[in-house]
Parts: sequence; C-alpha cells; structure tokens
Amino acid sequence: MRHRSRSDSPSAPRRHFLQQAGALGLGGMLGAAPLAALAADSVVNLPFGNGERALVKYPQKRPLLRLTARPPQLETPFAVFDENIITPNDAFFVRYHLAGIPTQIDAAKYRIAVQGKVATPLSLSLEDLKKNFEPIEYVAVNQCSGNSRGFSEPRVPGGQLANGAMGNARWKGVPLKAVLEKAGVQAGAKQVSFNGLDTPVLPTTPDFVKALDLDHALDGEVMLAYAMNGADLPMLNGYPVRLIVPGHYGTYWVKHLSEIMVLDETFDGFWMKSAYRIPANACACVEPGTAPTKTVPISRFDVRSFITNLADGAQVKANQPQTVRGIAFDGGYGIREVLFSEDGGANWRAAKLGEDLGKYSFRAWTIETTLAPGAHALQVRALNRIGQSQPLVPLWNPPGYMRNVVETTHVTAA
Ligand SMILES: Nc1nc2c(c(=O)[nH]1)N[C@H]1C(S)=C(S)[C@@H](COP(=O)(O)O)O[C@H]1N2
Ligand SMILES: [Mo]
Repeated sequence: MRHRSRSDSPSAPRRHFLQQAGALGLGGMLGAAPLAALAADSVVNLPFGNGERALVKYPQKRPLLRLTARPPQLETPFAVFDENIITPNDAFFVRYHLAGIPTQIDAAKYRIAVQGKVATPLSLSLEDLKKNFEPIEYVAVNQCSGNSRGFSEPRVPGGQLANGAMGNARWKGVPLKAVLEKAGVQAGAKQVSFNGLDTPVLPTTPDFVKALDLDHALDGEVMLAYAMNGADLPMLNGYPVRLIVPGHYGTYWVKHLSEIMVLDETFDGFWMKSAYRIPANACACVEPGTAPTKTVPISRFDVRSFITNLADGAQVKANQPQTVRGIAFDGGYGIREVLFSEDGGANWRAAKLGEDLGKYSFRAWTIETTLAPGAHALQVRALNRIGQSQPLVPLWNPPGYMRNVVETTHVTAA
C-alpha cells in the first residue's frame, strides 16, 4: 500500500427549448406528464467507455446529461461552470436512488415531523419554517460522492459520472439547531436521522434515510433550506425543503425532507451502514482492485480544482496572452491558494483568486498565460486553509468516491 494522502502539499508547489406543458414554479407542480423525458435533442460523449449521454430536458431544467431515467439522474454539462460561479437552478444536477419520487407536493399540506428522543414532537409546515424561525443563508457546494466516478481506473460499478455531479448555490432556510432546540433534544441522544418523501418501488429496497451525529446536527450550519438562489427549490432538487450539510457530500442533503428523528443509538439503516462508506484511512483509498478491511461513513469533500474555460483537446492561439480560468473548492476550510502549471507540473505559479463567497463556495480563479506553438499540458492544483491539496495520481476505492486528482487539460497552441 502506497502511503499517499489527499492532503499532500504540492511538491513544487440552448439548444432549442421545448415548450413545457407543466406549470413551472406553481406550488411545486411538475405538470401532467411529470418526469417523462420531454426530448432527447442531442447526445454528448463523455471521455470514458460507455460515456454516451443524451441531453434531456426535464421540468424546471435546461437540457442536462441523462445518466438514468428512472429515477432521473442528470449531470450538469461542464461548460455551465464557466458561465457563473453560482450554478443556476435549471442547470443543477439531479441525483435520486429510489424510483418513487414525488412529482407534486402541496406546500400547504406539507409537514416535517420532528420526533424520537425529544421533549416535544413537532409537525412543522413550510409557513412555520418561514415565519417562526430566524433564517440563515450561505453559499455552498453540493457534490455527489460519486462525482467523476467514470474516470476511475480500474473502472468501478455505479453511476458513470464525469465532473458534472456538483453545483454551487446560495441556500436559505432555518438552522437544524433551532428546530431541534424547539423540540428539546433529550439526554442520551446520539444521532439524528433524516427521511424524505421519495419511496422505494420494491419492498426489498431500503428507504433512503441518512443520519448525522448529534453535535454535527447542532452545529448551527446544517440547514433546512426552502430557497435556492433566491427561488423555491426545483422539484428535482428537493422542493419544498431539503437538508443542507455544508462541506459534506450530497448523500446527506436529504430532499423533500419529511421526517427528522432524534435517536439514542447509531442509525444502522442501509444507506449509512452499508452504502456511502469509504476506507477508514487518511486517503480514503486502497490499492486499485482491492477492498478495504475497515470503512467509515463518507463525510467532508476533499480539495478539487478545475479549468473551466478550456476543454481537453482545445486549440488556442500561440504567442498571445490569454486568460485561463476555473474554480476550486474544499470541504469547508476555504481555498487558500490555486497553483497553475502550463508544463505538466514542472513549474507552478499562483493564480489570482476571485471574490470570496464563503468557505463552502466555489472559489473562482484566473491566470494569464502565453503559450509557445505546440502541445501543452495545463494543470491546476488548489490548497485549502489547512494545507490539504490534491494528489498527482488518482486515488482509488471500490465505490469510486471522492476523486480529486490534479486535473490535466491538454491544449495545442498554433
Ligand atoms: N430524498 C432524497 N434525498 C436525496 C437523495 C435521494 O435519493 N433521495 N440522494 C442524495 C444524494 S446521493 C445526492 S448526491 C444529492 C443530490 O442532490 P441534487 O439532486 O439536488 O443535486 O441528494 C441527496 N438527497
Ligand atoms: Mo450522491
């Protein structure tokens, strides 16, 4: 086993839009023929085997790369990340596990039950959340644990995602802490579990329920969000309320939240005990092709950075100054530095960081470069405020989680 770590310091440093029959934005209605693919109007080839994806338009969404239809799993086309540091709601990726997803929710009847080891069980309406609690707001990245899994070598089972199962949004809602304090957490409580309105279609499929340790649930940042980028959450992103667990993988960000349960034991449901677990070591990795002996639940994002304005294989002008730009993010310590190399990692220069939208947000960066005629390997590597960075060689684990290699973008200058 090589002792590599995800926290090594760098050694050297519309298409045409189809008319929608649905009543978008109206009380969470998705319309009469809800989640049918309304059109497969073109195809994208992701850069790995079996990477052909249809660009499909779903209600409240622009055409996105469809991984599966039932349930809908949609990936954001990477070019979106070059348009705005905030990912628009209609471009935000979609991930579900269970085919029984809600397509219509009456906001007036919607309730979140708060129960278990509490003094006063609650049944909260959307109006309760908006009127009876002080709102909080912050920008945070949501990223699927399996983002970029399609690049794993050797290949691994699971959704073959490229880099578009992530997005950055401004979330507004109520701190989970305030809700739990109102209910009154009883002595001896250990964890809090979260369930949503989606359901399995087969009795053998375990319901999607996730849990956080009590102190995490009470950190004041974990949020019951009812707004995303100043609007209602899109139905496919969890309308009307979802959990936001900033800095942590999307698996905890339970959508269409319906039940909060305070527990006096460690929750042992399938999606905690058996799924979404990583090797219990510093790199969350094992020798490719082997299995870990011990695992723990996945938690915080590792450090990632991307070039967004140049695609692999791009042609650029030689001998002319040009701007390379991109994004970086981490698990919530904040990005301290972004390093850029135009020679495949031999030399690194610091990029200029863009506006700081908070430690959970994408951080924009730019750098000027002038390339001689010929082929160039552009690389980008970020460091966070506690010195964590990205490995030069991809780390591997059986479920293909947490990929964060230093990305290489090959360009030809002429
Ligand atoms: N109710 C519910 N919430 C869920 C899931 C789910 O299957 N059901 N999937 C989780 C996973 S694994 C991810 S990555 C995020 C994705 O959020 P998004 O669909 O809004 O992009 O939702 C999370 N919340
Ligand atoms: Mo996920």
